[in-house]
Amino acid sequence: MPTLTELVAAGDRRALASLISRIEQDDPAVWEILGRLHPRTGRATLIGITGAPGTGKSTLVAALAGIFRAGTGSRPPRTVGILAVDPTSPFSGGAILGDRIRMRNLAGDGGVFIRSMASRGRLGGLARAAGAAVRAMDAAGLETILIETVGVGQDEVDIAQQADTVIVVEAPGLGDDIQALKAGILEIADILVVNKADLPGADSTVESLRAMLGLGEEGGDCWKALVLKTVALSGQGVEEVAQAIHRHREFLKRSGEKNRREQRRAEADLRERLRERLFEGWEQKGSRDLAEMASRIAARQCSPEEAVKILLND
Ligand SMILES: Nc1nc2c(ncn2[C@@H]2O[C@H](COP(=O)(O)OP(=O)(O)OP(=O)(O)O)[C@@H](O)[C@H]2O)c(=O)[nH]1
Ligand SMILES: [Mg+2]
Repeated sequence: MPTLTELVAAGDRRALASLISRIEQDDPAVWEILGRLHPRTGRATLIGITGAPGTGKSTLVAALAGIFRAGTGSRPPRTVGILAVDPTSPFSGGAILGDRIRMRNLAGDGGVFIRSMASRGRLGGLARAAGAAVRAMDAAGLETILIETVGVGQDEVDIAQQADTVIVVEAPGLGDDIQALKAGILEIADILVVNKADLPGADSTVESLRAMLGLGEEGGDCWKALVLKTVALSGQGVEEVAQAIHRHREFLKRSGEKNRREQRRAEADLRERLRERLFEGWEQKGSRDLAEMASRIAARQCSPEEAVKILLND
């Protein structure tokens, strides 16, 4: 009988769903499986979609997925994975149901895999769980992966930064702009979408975003965040977003930024894993050494830098 690893690698959707469930349940065995799948990852285009609640992210994701599935003259049809991450929801209930309705046009298409993920009240770890789910989807051969995060906060920034292309969705109205600014989310945007352009105020939102970002043109090794207008409900402007994603992907490859981003991601991930492992070690040894060293640092008897050296050489 084939193993779960083999089934996922072969693109088996039920195996993929079960692996993601085990990631959500914090099953430690998944890391072994993901480790074995690692050589198969790195092939998918990862697109992060984030922004304030209710701006139309899921509607946009569904519209984009339809466009990617169909392909165009210059872009071949692609299989699509959708991961909706909701750090604010204690259960994977309501939001998912809503998304399912929004994405029902995609249901029944074997080339689309949709999955939701909620924090279930666990402390932290959601960004990593989302990253692991994306790795699993990548290994399963899904070619374009859309990662939707709801809300505005550090979790969203962390999750979005795991993507190659980050889209921040805004809706007309100043409130959303300020929220996004607060979370530092505009800074990570490669493409800004002002959705609900059928509502009043869309143009002034576009203007204020462009003013905030400053004018500039893309080219060579430099990418200037684009501001685009959509009506995701009707599909208006969504093809332009798909084209912008395509151009950004070309830019990433051309400029070497793709490798740099991947390197950065791998490094941040490695750091976190190492940090965790070291602390596991400390916990087993007891925190006595740590507390003692901390009091010495506070008393200026040694520096934090020296303390780390001493503790690690111990
Ligand atoms: N007028 C208008 N409404 C839209 C548009 N796009 C989406 N909506 C509506 O806005 C509401 C929220 O849409 P969603 O796609 O669920 O938004 P979301 O950002 O995914 O929401 P959360 O995941 O809950 O943060 C729904 O009622 C949509 O039908 C649009 O272009 N124009
Ligand atoms: Mg949504």
